Amino acid sequence: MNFQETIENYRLQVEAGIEKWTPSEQERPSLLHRAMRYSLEAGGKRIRPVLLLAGYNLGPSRFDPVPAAVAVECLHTYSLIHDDLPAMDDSDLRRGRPSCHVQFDQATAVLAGDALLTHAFWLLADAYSGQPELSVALLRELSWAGGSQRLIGGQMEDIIHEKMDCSAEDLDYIHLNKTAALISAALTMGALISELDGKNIELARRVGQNLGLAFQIIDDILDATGTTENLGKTAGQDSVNQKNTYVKLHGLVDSRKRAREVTSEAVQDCQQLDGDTRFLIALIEWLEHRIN
Ligand code: GRG
Repeated sequence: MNFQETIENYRLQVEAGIEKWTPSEQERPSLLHRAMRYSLEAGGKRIRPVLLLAGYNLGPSRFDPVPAAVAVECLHTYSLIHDDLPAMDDSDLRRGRPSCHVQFDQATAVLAGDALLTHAFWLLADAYSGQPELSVALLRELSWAGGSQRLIGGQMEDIIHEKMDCSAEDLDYIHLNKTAALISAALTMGALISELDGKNIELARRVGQNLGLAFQIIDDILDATGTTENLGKTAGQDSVNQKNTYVKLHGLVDSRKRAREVTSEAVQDCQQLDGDTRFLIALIEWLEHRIN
């Protein structure tokens, strides 16, 4: 297994899937589709769809995982577009480009986010309509992860805690829901499509949870230590926005220690999964040392 070749191959599958499975700007309303694709095609690491493909490749694999990978990236991109709006983080730069509301306008950005979210569910319903049980399982997984008790709930508590004390427990709630829920859902969806058994699906979910928590801790560290050029978004925004982060609550040294602990828990669980886990383990370890 060559890590760089494998991740590149997965990313190419995702890019081709985005091209195939999202409306083109030739479709009316052109402005809306242009804005959706502007944010989707701006790149990004594609971690969530890559994780879905990695989870899928653990098992015997009968079905096409690419539409589900695109659905996860659509939902993720919607959350970034809305997160950047002036009413939320008010960020002008995303994925190395002007944010959606800066490039277009706020109304178009709100609608592009809404449309990407809705499109994610349409894709899971449509592309897997020949396998209704799988389709429903994927819809259940993604809608739960994106809902008020997971991603949106985490974002809500993040905003609420900007103005009040935040305990370590509150911060873990925020990180586990705002970030880890979708990362975990992506890996779990891959395992569902490859028809792994219940034990493996629950293990995949746990791997994703710990990986997602590590991912957000590293994100907090990078915001405090990285450069705008490397990050493709404005560095130091968390402290400007008085965000509660691991670095603010625990300091850099303990944050790095915690990221190491949860990364190694994820790797240990991964070793219990059936199938060839070499790429997944390499990906988890690579994410701990990323620079963007
Ligand atoms: C419902 C109005 C409304 C808004 C929702 C839920 C939400 C807004 C925002 C939360 C999403 C968010 C910004 C979570 C933080 C997770 C995170 C680290 C995002 C960046 O992910 P990367 O680094 O980004 O994978 P790329 O660009 O590489 O895909």
